[in-house]
Amino acid sequence: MTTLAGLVGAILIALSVTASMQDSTIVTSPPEHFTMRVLASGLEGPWEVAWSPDQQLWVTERTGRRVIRINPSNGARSVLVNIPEVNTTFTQDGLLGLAFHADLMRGTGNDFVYVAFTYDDAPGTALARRLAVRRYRYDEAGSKLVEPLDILTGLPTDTDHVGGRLAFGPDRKLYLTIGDQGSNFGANRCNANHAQDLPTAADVKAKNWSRYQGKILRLELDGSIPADNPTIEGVRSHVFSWGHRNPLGLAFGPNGRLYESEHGPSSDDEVNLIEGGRNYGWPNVAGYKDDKAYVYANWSASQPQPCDSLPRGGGDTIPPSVPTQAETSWNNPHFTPPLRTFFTVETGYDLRTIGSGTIAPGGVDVYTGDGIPGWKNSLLVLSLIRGAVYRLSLAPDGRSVQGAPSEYFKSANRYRDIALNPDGRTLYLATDVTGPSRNAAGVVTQTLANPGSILEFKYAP
Ligand SMILES: [Ca+2]
Ligand SMILES: [Ca+2]
Ligand SMILES: [Ca+2]
Repeated sequence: MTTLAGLVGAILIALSVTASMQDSTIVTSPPEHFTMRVLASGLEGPWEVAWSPDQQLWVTERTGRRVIRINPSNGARSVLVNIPEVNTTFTQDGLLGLAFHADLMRGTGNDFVYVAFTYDDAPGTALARRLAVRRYRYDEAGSKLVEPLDILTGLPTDTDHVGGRLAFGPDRKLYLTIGDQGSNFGANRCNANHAQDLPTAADVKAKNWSRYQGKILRLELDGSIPADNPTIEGVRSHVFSWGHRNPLGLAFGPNGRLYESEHGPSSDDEVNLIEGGRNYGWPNVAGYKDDKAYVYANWSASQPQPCDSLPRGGGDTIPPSVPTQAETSWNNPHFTPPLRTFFTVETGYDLRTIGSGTIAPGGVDVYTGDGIPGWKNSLLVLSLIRGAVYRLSLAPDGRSVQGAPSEYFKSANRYRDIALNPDGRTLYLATDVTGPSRNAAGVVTQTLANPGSILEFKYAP
């Protein structure tokens, strides 16, 4: 039963959440108009949506464990491949990223498609979570993905911050994001965070990929280590960049520039320009190196009280036994700050009552078309928890963003991934089946408007 006091309280919370939820520099009512239609619904966890060379939408279903094709005109769908060995146990693992070979359906014999997925590497009832990258050949006549070939297996994964986004580079290499496994956070807070740890030469020789947590990898198309990958602290491995938390967006833009989005802790979601041999700071730095509202507290190093003896549910309170380090007292010559955060809050900001300073970014893409005035060379950053897409204008050299982000497509949905129609006027957004978003009033809700869907947004001048 709702009491008057409860109602007033709820309204006050709603007002404070609404008032606080926006980074004040975000443009919330941009002038462009779009029409929306539901192209497909009832999908089992659509995770990657991609525009294919034959003018269709290809979608990975995370929990459905299959790749499907959707006709963008009428929504008709067909299954390209089922992948029963995909292991899916919680809200982040399963069939994840998908990337097309640049020559797909171009008659060169390279009709290859790559997927990333989690699997169980232990026999019987034991569970050994691992991440893999697999190649399929596309049989265009039969409209099926055939001849599976695992090109890299045994990659680390766990019960949080899986990552799993794939991109095919203009350099004809594969790029893969791997999260930090949620180490030092939540239920995994007593696990040491390895986002700053790099593989040794012995690790590489033994094909021990356990230090690939919190990294972006660069792979040859057969899964081997490219000869021109960066040598980092004396070792060349698959590691292209490191110090990442939960990177879920990865896309190439003009001039081969690579953009990425990743989740911050309770502030400082990031959009990064990814370059080889760069260190993106996590867990020593969240967002910019500014000592604002974040300090690296290494729970696994707690002493004399071991981490697992510490009381749970302490919120942001850091017990004295847990060592801490200020951002500005950490120095790494390869540190690279983000292009932009969503968003940075001041120390003392009350995350509990005012609301988290995050958008929880999903996929990203780079709009290079001419169909929507003012949009050319924009980064589109999806939000899981705010039901919005944020557009950031790239500077001409693509090395920075300029002006204020604009917010589009507000709805009570969790936008997981995006595909762009080459007509330059139409976007497709994949939505989660479950999880929190925000309703039209800005209040957190679990009731999603279009769960498990592909939504089409068409520019309507
Ligand atoms: Ca996509
Ligand atoms: Ca960072
Ligand atoms: Ca910071």
